[in-house]
Amino acid sequence: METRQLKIKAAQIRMDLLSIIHRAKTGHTGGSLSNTDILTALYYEIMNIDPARPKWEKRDRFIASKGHSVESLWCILADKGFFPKEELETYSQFGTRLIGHPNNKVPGIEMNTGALGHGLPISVGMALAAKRDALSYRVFCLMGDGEQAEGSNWEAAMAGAHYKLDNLIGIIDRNRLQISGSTEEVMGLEPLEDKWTSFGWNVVPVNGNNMEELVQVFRAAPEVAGKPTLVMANTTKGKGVSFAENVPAWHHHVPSDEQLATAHAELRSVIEELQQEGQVSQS
Ligand SMILES: Cc1ncc(C[n+]2csc(CCOP(=O)(O)OP(=O)(O)O)c2C)c(N)n1
Ligand SMILES: [Mg+2]
Repeated sequence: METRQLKIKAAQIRMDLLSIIHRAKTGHTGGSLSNTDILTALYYEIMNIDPARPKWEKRDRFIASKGHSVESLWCILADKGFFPKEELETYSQFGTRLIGHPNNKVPGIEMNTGALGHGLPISVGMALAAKRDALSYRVFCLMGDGEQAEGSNWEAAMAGAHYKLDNLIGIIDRNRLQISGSTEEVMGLEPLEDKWTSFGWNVVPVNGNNMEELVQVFRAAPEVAGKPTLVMANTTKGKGVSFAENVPAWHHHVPSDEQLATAHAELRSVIEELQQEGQVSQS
């Protein structure tokens, strides 16, 4: 998909995720908006996957370690055809499989996540299994920056480097906010890139809301043979919705009717602009 189309897709996913959160009156709005571009790049351009064969042995694996931000993932899996789009209407309703965190009863979900700090350890195991089975799949693990406070990540970081897992790509959604405020106030992380480098990873900083940069970096990984990659994706929490950007309360704030309409209007104008750009470049 060309980059302009990926950007349109990301704006549509943002509209959809706001709709399902609004309908269910629950969700993790800020973190889902923050990681939408990362997931769009992975699912529409980078990962080798087949929605008709979710257990295909050679598929690339995606682990949503920051499992609370599941709404963007549900909308993408539905759009890709892992399950019917109408099922999104059941999100967070009693009896649904589309619960508020990734649930491996849903095709396309590799593991249950939500208790922070478990995605990377499991991803290390999956990447090691690929090496031992001589399979060429890659494992992408998306973590939060607040999630870096979990010690298990650092054990997994050591193991990933020890086993030379260059098929493992860790991504940190570095939006500088966690549930109750700034990461640096709650549990200081800096110098975060140096920490990952010292653990033996090849660290690549990117603007995590820039589609061109994301696609280029994911395509190139691993740049260094024998080293796992850590993509430090510098993002904005609440990205794409002017009044939600960088506001800690939007971690799990639910849009009102009026806020939903405003947010949809903002995103619709982004889509229209990108569509016009396409028409100009074709003429
Ligand atoms: C082990 C564990 N402790 C606490 C929580 C509650 N919790 C849910 S989201 C969150 C903040 C996560 O912040 P961050 O990783 O920065 O995510 P993002 O900013 O991308 O939403 C916390 C503490 C949890 N899910 N798991
Ligand atoms: Mg964060």
